[in-house]
Amino acid sequence: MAARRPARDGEGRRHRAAHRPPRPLHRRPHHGPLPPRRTGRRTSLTPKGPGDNLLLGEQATPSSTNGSFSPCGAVDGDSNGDHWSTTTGWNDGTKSAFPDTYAVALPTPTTLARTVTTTLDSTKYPAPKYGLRDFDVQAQVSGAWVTVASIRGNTAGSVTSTFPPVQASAVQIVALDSNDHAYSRLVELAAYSS
Ligand SMILES: [Ca+2]
Repeated sequence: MAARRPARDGEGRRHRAAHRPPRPLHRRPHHGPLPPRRTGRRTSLTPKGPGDNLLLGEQATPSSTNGSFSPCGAVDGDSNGDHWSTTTGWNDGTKSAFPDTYAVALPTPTTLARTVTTTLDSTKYPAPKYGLRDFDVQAQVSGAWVTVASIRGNTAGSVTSTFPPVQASAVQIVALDSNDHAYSRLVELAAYSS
């Protein structure tokens, strides 16, 4: 997610250098307010507070990824199925072979009590045809994966799972089947402390 930052900084430096005016022969005193200092600094991730999606922008590790899809598309904060593309969602790379997994690591063990799994669901690609059908939600607790929710026969675009709080170091979706029996597709995976 932070990959754009170095490119922007580099571009900015090159741009300023190319347009630097020639040095004046006699330095004149500066009058008036100084222009705002441009640092080019951007913070892509802010610390998460109560109620925030704990998975936003965190490290995602899928079992496989199809073509040019980005593994971090399902933790980019965009859960709108109409925006489905290689950058906003995750699509596995093993056609008609299940299970597929999509794991997201948390920076530190954190209390988890709810996940929201958003599978592909849009006018063009409705969930009853293209969405995840059977899947488990697992939390990594003391190094072991624990199933906290099991969903079967799903045809909805978004599935909220609530469960007794666990101290988790990661969350993963174990996709067992989709409604087209071909690919696992996630538009967004979110997790919350309550
Ligand atoms: Ca997304």
